[in-house]
This record gives sequence, C-alpha cells and structure tokens, in this order.
Amino acid sequence: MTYIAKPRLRHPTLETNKVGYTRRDYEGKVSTLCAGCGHDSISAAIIQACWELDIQPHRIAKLSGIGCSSKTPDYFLGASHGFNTVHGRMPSVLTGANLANRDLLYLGVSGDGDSASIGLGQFAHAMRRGVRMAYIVENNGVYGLTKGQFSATADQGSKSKKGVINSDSPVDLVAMALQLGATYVGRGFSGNKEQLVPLIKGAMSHGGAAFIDVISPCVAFNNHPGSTKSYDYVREHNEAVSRIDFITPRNEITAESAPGEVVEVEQHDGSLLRLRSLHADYDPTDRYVAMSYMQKHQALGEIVTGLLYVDPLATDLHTACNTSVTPLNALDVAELCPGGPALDKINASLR
Ligand SMILES: Cc1ncc(C[n+]2csc(CCOP(=O)(O)OP(=O)(O)O)c2C)c(N)n1
Ligand code: SF4
Ligand SMILES: [Mg+2]
Repeated sequence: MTYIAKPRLRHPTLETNKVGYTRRDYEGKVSTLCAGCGHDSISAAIIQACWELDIQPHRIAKLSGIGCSSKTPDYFLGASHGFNTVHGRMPSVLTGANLANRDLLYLGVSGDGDSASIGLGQFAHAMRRGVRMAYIVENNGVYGLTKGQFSATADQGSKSKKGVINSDSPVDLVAMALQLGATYVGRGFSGNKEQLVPLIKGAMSHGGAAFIDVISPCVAFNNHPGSTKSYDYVREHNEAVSRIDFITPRNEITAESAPGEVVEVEQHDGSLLRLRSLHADYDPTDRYVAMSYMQKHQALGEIVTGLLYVDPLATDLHTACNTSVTPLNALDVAELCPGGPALDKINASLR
C-alpha cells in the first residue's frame, strides 16, 4: 500500500472559509515521504493558500510527473481533479487539459529531475506559450525517488552524500522561466512558509504562466555539508528581494507603509500583491532587472527568493489562440463538429 487515507472526522468547531470549507477539506492522504522532507512543507503551504483563497476544491486540477515531488498531489487537495502523468510530461498534459477547459485553475507540481532533465523541453514550451497555471518545482538538487543522483539543478562544485563533486553547470529554472516569457516568477524555500503561502496565492491568481521554484531539501540524500540545497545552506544564503503580502479583492487594506518602500501590483482578478522591497531600486515589474539581479547575486553565492518578476497585465494561451470561452465538454455536437462544408473552408484557407 503506497498511501494511507485520513480518517473522515469533522469537528463542528473547525473554522470554515468563505465558501464553507475547513482547512481539512483541502488536505489529501497521509504522506509517505521521509519525515522532514521539504516537499511535505510545500504541500502544507498549498493547502493553506487554497483554503485562504476560498477556492472550491473541485475548481482545481492538479497535475504532476514522476518523483517524490510528483507524488505529493496525493497528499493535498483530495477533492480536486488530479492527473499523475509520465516522467517530465506534466506540462503538455496540463496544456491540453487547460485548452479543453479554461474554467479550472491549473496547478502543476514537479521536481527538478522531472522539469530540468527529462522534461526540460516540456517546461520551456509551457512557459513560452503562456499556459495559465501555477507551476511549482520542488527543487532538491537530486533525484530523490531513485536514491539521490545529482539532478540538473545541482550546483557545480556541490558535494553528494557519498562525497562526489558535481562537475556540471546547473540549470537555473528561474532564469529560464524569465528568459522564456513566464509572467510571474518566484523562488521560495520550503522552510519559509510565511513567504511561500503568499507566493503561491499570487501564482494561483495570476492571469498567465506563473512559475515558482521552491528549494526543498531532501533529508535522505542531500542535506549534508557540501550540499547547496540543505536546510542549513539555504538558511545561511537566503536573500529575499521583498516581503510579499497577498490581498484578495475582498480584503480591506489596513497596513500602512512609508511611500517608496512598497510596490503594489494589481492582477487581472483584482487581487493585490503588496511587495515590501528589501533592496533599493528592485523593480519586480521589470524582467531585465530581475534577470541581471539574479545573476549578480547568484555569482556571490546567494539564493535570491521572493517574487522576482510579475507582469500584472499578463494574458494567456487562450487569448493568443482565440479559443472557445465555453469548456469543450459543455459544447454540443453541432458546435464541436460543424460538418463537411466548414471543414472544407478551413482546408481551403490553408492551401
Ligand atoms: C521515463 C522515465 N525515466 C526514468 C524514470 C526513473 N525516475 C523516477 S523518478 C526520477 C527522478 C525524480 O527526480 P525529481 O523530479 O527531482 O523528484 P524528487 O524525487 O527529487 O522529488 C527518475 C529518473 C522514470 N520513472 N521514467
Ligand atoms: S527521498 Fe528525499 S525527496 Fe524523497 S521523500 Fe525522502 S527526503 Fe523527500
Ligand atoms: Mg529532485
């Protein structure tokens, strides 16, 4: 048995959100991951974010690939739609599902092996096409499920548990997402829930391709001295660009800040991202600033976290392709299959 179902107990005093669900309603099965695995903390942050966003669980579709990280959708959002795809193929399955039904909120969960090795091409094309989704990579620098080989995100010079030094250059998924045109790009740390929950909420409310790389230590194979993805290393080198507050359209804004300290970004759905800058002159709406800032700080050995870039006016693949507003499963036969003459007309236009 690979999973344990949680007992269905519902205490009458449990707090409910605005759509009548308790936090428990956003949980899944009991996790079978190693105790202390960073991935479990990310699951907890996803549960918290979806509960606080008042999303009805059946409005979410969660998709993943293969790996310990890709197993995690079993441990959250048990009442949502789910699809555990093949290794590295989550982005294309998510793209197809999204095109068929734009009414759902798409949550892609993947690993650094899943997205930066076998699935790198899939990752790249989902970003550049602007598929509307919150894409989370649970990045531990190793293939956890297959016993700790270096993954493509392992830093050059970092040491494996057995003392082997990684000689290859790392793939930086944040840099790639920025370069490829993702319109919401962040980096979090599984050990910092305070930062991660608003980052996820902002991504779930975003109008285009949202990507979050979450450093998520693997306690079994990559949490030793010499690793650059261990809890100790990330805590010592974490450099946040800003503190992020997520404010839904319904929330009243109460906190006051000194002018100049805060950048407020309103997204398409009216949600507000309030970013308290920790670095002078950091503009989270300038893609090129984000790219050069990341590279500069990376060269200093720092791990830059927070919301690195957001385009509040982002549009998505549906807008680009002018697709049906109605989900395909709600169209009738005549609309789905307009007949021979209509097909002839399309064919003629392509000759
Ligand atoms: C096509 C294919 N190739 C290889 C594997 C073996 N495999 C399973 S999980 C995995 C890597 C998982 O690493 P990552 O995505 O980083 O997830 P983690 O376990 O570290 O969370 C590999 C290579 C597979 N399942 N399918
Ligand atoms: S092997 Fe690593 S990634 Fe997999 S569950 Fe254990 S700690 Fe987590
Ligand atoms: Mg991994």
